[in-house]
Parts: sequence; C-alpha cells; structure tokens
Amino acid sequence: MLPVMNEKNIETAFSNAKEIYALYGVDAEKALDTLAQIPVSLNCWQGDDVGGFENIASADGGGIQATGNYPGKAKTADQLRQDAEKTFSLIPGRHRFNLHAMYGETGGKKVDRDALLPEHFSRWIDWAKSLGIGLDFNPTCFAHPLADSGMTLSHADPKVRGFWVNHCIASRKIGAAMGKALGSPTVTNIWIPDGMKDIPVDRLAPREHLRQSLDQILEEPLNPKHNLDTVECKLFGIGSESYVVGSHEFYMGYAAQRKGLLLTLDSGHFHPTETIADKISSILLFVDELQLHVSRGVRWDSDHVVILSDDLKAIAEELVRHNFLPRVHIGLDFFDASINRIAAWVTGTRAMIKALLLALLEPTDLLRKAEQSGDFTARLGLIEELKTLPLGAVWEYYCLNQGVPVGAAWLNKVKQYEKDVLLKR
Ligand code: RNT
Ligand code: ZN
Repeated sequence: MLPVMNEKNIETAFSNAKEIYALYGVDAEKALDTLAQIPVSLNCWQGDDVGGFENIASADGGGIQATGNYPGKAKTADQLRQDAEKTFSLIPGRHRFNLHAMYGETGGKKVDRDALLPEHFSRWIDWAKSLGIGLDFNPTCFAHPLADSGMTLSHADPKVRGFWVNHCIASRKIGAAMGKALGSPTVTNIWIPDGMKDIPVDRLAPREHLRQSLDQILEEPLNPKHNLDTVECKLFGIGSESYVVGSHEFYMGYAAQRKGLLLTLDSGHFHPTETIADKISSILLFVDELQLHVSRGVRWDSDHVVILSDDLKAIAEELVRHNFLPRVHIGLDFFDASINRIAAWVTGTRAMIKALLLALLEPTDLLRKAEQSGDFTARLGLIEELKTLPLGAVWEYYCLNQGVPVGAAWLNKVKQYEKDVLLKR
C-alpha cells in the first residue's frame, strides 16, 4: 500500500503555500477555481490499444502501433466505459472523452464506416450524459481494407476517396449529434495516415486530392455549438517515412483559409527537437481555435504516456500566459500497452492538469515586467526560483477538495481494480 496523506497536513501545507505564492502576487485559490473549469479530453484509445470494436479485417493499422501486452485491456464498449469511469474517479476536475468511429456499437450488425449513424453512438451519448461530460470524435481512416494501400482521402481512385469522404461526412454528423445531446460542442478531428514509405515522384497530386476531399467533407455547414471540425497534420509515420500528404504546411494553409475550421497540433508530429508550445501563438493569429493532442514522443512519434516534462509545462504556459484557454481544446493522445492502461490514463491526465496548475501559479506579470524592462538577468533567475515553489502542496489540496486520491494513493485504487476487475477479464 502506498501512503495516504493526512488531511490536516494537506491543509496546513496549503495554507503555507498560499502565503508563499501571495508574496509573488499570485492567488492560489483563484488558480484552483480556474483550474477546475478546464476540461481535458481523454483519448478512449488508451483503454484498448487503439483496437475498436468493429472486427473489420485489415492488414494495416495506419502506422499506429501500441506496444506491450499488459493484461486486462477493455474488450467491449461496456468494459471501456467501466475503465474510463474508474479513471475519472482518480482525476480531479470534470473532463471529456474522445471517441473514434471504430468504437461504435452496431448491435452485432456489420455497418461499414460510411454508413455509421448517431444511433450507433447512442449508448456512449447516454453514458456521457449520465456523467455530465462532453464527447469528442474522430473518423477512423485506418485499420480498414480500403485503407490498406496507405491512402484514404488522397487516394488516386475517386471511388476509394469517395468512401472516406462519406465516412468523414457521417462522422461530422455523429459529432454534431453528440454535441447537441450533451450541450457542449464535439470536436471532430480528421487525421489520415496517407503517405509513402519511399521517395515519391508526385508530391502534389495526393495533396490536390486531399484538398478536394476536405472541400467535399466540409461543404455542409454544421452548427458550431454542436460540432467543431479540425484537421491534424503529421511529419512521418511507420510506412510513411518519406512523405506524408497531410503535412503541417498543408493543413496550416487549409485551416487558415477556411473560416471556422480548427487545426490540431499533436506533440509527436514534428521534428524531435521541435515543440508545439512555440507554434500556438503563431497559429492563433491566423485560425480561431486549436485542438491539442498532447502526447510524448521518445525519439519519434512513440505516443508515450504524458508526464510533467519541460515540453508539457511550456504548452500549459502558453495557454495561460496569453489567455488562450477559451480557444484551445486540450486533448490527450497516447497509448501504452506495457503498463496498466488505467494508470496510463491517470498519469497522463494528472500530469496535464499539474502543468496547467503550475502555469496558473506563475507570477507572469513579474516575469513580463523583467522582460519588458530588458532585465533578462532577473527573468532567468526568477524562472529558476519559481520551479521550486510549493506546487505539490497546492496540487494535493486540490485533489483533496475534488474528492480524488491525494499523492500516490490513486495507485492503491488502480491495483485493487486490477485485481477485482481487469485480471478477471
Ligand atoms: C496518429 C494521430 C491520431 C491518432 C488517433 C488514434 O498519428 O496522432 O491522432 O493517434 O486518431
Ligand atoms: Zn494525434
């Protein structure tokens, strides 16, 4: 058993921490009020290694691969919901759940992706309603026979492209039905695996096809109170090492010229030393809203569980410092099958929330003043000192107040659930 902290100690530590932050002009209580309003969208696919529940035979996973074989993965939608509920009970705040089209429930009937309807997600919608959370959505343009060539929306064959266009149109309608039912817009994200393993001769034609497909998909306007469309770029993938059709430049250009379309930035989808934190302030000058797929690449787009890294902290700082939170939808994207999958969700989401708290506790005015007056010495010195202020005491108090386990105690709950539920599957 891991230690469970004493409530009295948590409160005393918080009141000391509050005084310390006040010295820097920061109101820790206010930071916690703001934090409680920020939803993080948990990616459903961490719960079952990006499997889905369709049973469509396909040779190609679109370059997405979860590694590991930790026991207990969710094999049905009910199991995935049960695991997600367990996860939510270990994370402070109210969050969202991000589904893929391959997680539809068709009652045993084979329904191809271009024929999916909101009714195939009605159990997900009812579940989300009962928890009071929002849903996000993604068409699944991989793990399907018509994606085995590695090309979908940019395929040279208009019939294949047409199938995927129809799937994306169906997905937008499902997104809108979810958003309408839940009273909070669903962010519907288009990511395609399209690309080439080896050096292409024609880099242009697939991009022309992709532009045309997107024009068709997005032709019908949907109420932004119900559905928000977004497109996600990538640099390379397994099987698309030499060329990715939907590159950053492609989607940046496309989103900038299409009013109302969002852009998704995945932290694993750029050069390994490039960080998405630096892109946010540029992009939000040209597009209205962003979705983030917060992930952690280790040497490549490996989708490791998110941790409280410098990269993550920098992302949260950008969102808070420039008041971008209302324009940025924070989603997670990782899948690790080598550890307990619920622990992966909890670790990654708690790290994201901690990073936001750290940013909310920053005396930004003080730092900005130093910068504006050209005192870069003070800027650097302060940034370093701030790193060791008592973030932990504020975080623990937040968890206590939100009724979720404090410190490492959540691991006890995960181990118990593993014994009672996961290992019996
Ligand atoms: C793939 C993209 C994409 C997927 C999910 C499953 O590289 O990051 O977002 O991870 O759609
Ligand atoms: Zn992603």
